[in-house]
Amino acid sequence: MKVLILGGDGFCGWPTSLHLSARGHQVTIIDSFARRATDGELGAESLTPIRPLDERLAAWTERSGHRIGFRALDVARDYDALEAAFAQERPDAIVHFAEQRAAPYSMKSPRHKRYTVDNNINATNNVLCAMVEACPDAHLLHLGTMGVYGYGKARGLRIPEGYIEATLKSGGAAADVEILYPADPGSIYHMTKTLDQLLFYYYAKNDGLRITDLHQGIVWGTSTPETDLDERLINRFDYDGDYGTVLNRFLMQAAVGHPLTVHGTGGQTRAFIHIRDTVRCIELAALSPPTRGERVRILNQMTECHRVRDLAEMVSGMTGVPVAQQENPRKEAPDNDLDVANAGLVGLGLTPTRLSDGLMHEVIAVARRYAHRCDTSKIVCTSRWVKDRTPGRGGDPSRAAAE
Ligand code: USQ
Repeated sequence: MKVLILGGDGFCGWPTSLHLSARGHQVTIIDSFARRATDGELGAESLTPIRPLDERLAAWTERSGHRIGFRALDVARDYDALEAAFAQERPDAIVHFAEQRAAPYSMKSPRHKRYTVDNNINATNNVLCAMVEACPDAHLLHLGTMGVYGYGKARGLRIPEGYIEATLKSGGAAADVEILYPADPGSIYHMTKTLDQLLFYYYAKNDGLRITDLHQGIVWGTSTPETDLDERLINRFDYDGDYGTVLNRFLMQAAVGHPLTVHGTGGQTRAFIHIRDTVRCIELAALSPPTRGERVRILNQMTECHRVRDLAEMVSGMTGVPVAQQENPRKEAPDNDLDVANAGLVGLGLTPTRLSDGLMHEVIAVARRYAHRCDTSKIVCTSRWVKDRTPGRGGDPSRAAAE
C-alpha cells in the first residue's frame, strides 16, 4: 500500500510510520512539527531525546533499507499544498494523526481552546475536502478517541463500536434506527473528535469517501520493535502535566521517585492500549478498507479497561513509590464503570497485548535511562477545567505566560 501519515513525527505517528514501512508499505510522512513547537511553548520536552526528523529518516533507511518520504506542511493551514500532495502521491490510505491531542492542553486558556478547535476541525475538513478533489478512492483512517462516548456505563450498556440501536419518538410515531452513539465529550480536545465524527458522516454520505474512525483508548508504553532498533529512532515520551498520559506518567514518576499523582479518588475507569497494538491496529484496519458508499466504519482501538487507582497501586507495589492523591484539576465523574466492545479489530486479527509487570518495567527502565532529562516542576497538572473565580486566581497558573 502507498500510505500517507499525517502527523507522522508524533507519538503515535512515528512508530506507525516505521511499522508500516517495515511491513513493506510505501510510506510518506506529512508533518508541520507543531508538536515539537509545543514542547518549546510549554518548556517541557520529551523525556526521551527525539532526533530531528531528517536524522530519524536517515537512521531508518540505514537500519532497515527502507525509505520513508517526507513533506513539510500544515494540514490545518496549507490547503493547496495538501491537495497537491494528495494529487501527486495518489495514496491508497491516509492516516490522520494531525490534531492537537492533549485534553489538559486544550483547557489551559481561551487561546488553547480556540487553537485546538481551529486546528483540529480545519485539519479534518481540509483532509476530507482534498480527498474529494484529489484522491476520492483513498481510504482515510482517523485517530479518534474513546472519549467521544464519555466514560459512563450509566445506562448499564456496553459501549458499542460507534453506533447504537435507538427508538426515536416524535409526534406520536416511533422509529427504530441505528445512530451514532450520543457524544459526551469531557474536554475541548475530546469535543473536537466528536465534531470530526459529523464531518466524516457527511463526506461519506455525500461524496462516498471510505473512512475508518479508530476510537482509541489511552496509549501506554513508548517503544515498538522498530523504535528499539537504534537510539536515533526512539519515540517521544511525554511525562508533563499537559501531554503525559496517566499510566506512562505513573511509571515515569516511579522511576524518578515522585509520588504518583492520582487525581481525586482515582475511581476513574478508562480504556487502554499499548503502543505496539496501536501500530498493528492501524495496519489491520488499513488492509481491510470499507467499500465505497458504506457508512463510516468505527472501531474501538483499545484492549482493556483499568481504574486509575488500581494502576497507581500496582505501580506503587512494584516500586515502593507512594501514591499522592491530588485535588482533581478536571471536571469528570469521580468514579465510573466501563465496558467496551472491541470485536472489530480483534476480528481483523489483533491479539491484544495485556498489561503486565514485564511491560511496565520496560517503560520504567526507559524512564530511568533518561531521568536526568526530567524537569520535576513540569510533572503536576496545572491546567484546570473550571475557572477559579477567586480574585487573582484564574484557571491554569501558567496561563499568563501561555498567553
Ligand atoms: N489522571 C490522573 N493522574 C494523572 C494524569 C491523569 O489521575 O497524573 C487521570 C485523569 O484525571 C483522567 C485519566 O487519568 O481521569 C486519564 O487521563 P489521561 O491524561 O491519561 O488521558 P486523557 O486526558 O483522557 O487523554 C488521553 C490522550 C488522548 C486520547 C485519550 C483516550 O491524551 O489523546 O484521546 O487519552 S480516552 O481517555 O480513552 O478518551
